[in-house]
Amino acid sequence: MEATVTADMLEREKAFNDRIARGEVIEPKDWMPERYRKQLIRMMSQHAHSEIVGMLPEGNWITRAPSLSRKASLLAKVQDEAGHGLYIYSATETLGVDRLELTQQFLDGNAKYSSIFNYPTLSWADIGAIGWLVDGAAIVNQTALAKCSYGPYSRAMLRICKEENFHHKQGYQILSIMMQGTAEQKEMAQDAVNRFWWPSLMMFGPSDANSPNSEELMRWKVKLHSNDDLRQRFIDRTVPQGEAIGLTFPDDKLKYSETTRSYEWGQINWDEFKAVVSGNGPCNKQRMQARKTAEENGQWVRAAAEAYAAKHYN
Ligand code: FAQ
Repeated sequence: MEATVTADMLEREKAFNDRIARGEVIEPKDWMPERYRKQLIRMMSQHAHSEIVGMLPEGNWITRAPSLSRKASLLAKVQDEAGHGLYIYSATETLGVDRLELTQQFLDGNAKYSSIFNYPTLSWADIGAIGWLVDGAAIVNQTALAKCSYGPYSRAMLRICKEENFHHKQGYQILSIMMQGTAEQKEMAQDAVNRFWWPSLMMFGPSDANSPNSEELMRWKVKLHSNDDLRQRFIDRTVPQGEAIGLTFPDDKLKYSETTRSYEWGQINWDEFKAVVSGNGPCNKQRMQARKTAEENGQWVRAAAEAYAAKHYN
């Protein structure tokens, strides 16, 4: 009996791998290996948590944006990030996991979120740097994910990338206007880039040699490119954009190579990356506390919604 089950499972797994090899898209009701499901839940829920925590650094500037139109566009951007979190939680739920359970894992400190959102936003220029660099990095990563093997995730990425493109342009425009301003404004823009450049490169994850999940995720075409390849792609498209508006990058090894038609660059501080990912970055505690407080403050709303639903829909 056991042998039959194993043979059957091997057969299914082979059929699944063949589908992946043919470039077919896997849908929620299709058979999938448990490990594929688990990996997707891990990665997609971390992505959703990142979008939600990602509202905090920018939310910090809504009341201090320099004009009404800047305030309105920042507010819309932050709302977009909330929407992205919700799409991705919904897409994750198609894998048979409940959103409340995922939120609880996050609040208990058992699920990660992107390291980038543990850095503070100290000036208005940081809002420009986040749009240009952080959304720019997210677009490079997510454009690849829009072609991933899991249907609900790839479709969520398509829509999200369209919105991230607006954010990217908005951020770049903020910095380019500051770079045409006073010496003080230029200095502010440069300082923001100096602080956000390396953390943006860390968003792509550890180097390929130290990325335990990559092999499996690439085999299943969840990831179509390695962490290092996407990081390089981001550098190659971002450096000329920065130079075009007079910005420099805090990396004295950064240099264009005519041979590779690509930029050579320095070393990421992996000790810093590890510290931030393990909860010891500049704002980790503050971010977790903000999410816990929001959860507690929203408790009565959820209870009221449940009571209303029980009264009217049961
Ligand atoms: N921060 O084996 P790998 C955004 C963890 S959304 C924290 O290489 P994998 C929009 C990783 O989880 C930004 N942890 O992992 C926005 C794993 O830990 P685990 C979020 C990180 O999955 C813009 C361990 O290290 N985007 O920006 C990080 O193959 C502006 C080993 O790493 C996504 O989540 C990190 N940077 O590759 C919002 C995209 N890197 O779980 C507001 C989807 C790695 O084994 C404002 N995710 N780790 O304990 C991915 O593409 C992948 O999951 C990677 C990591 C590339 C992030």
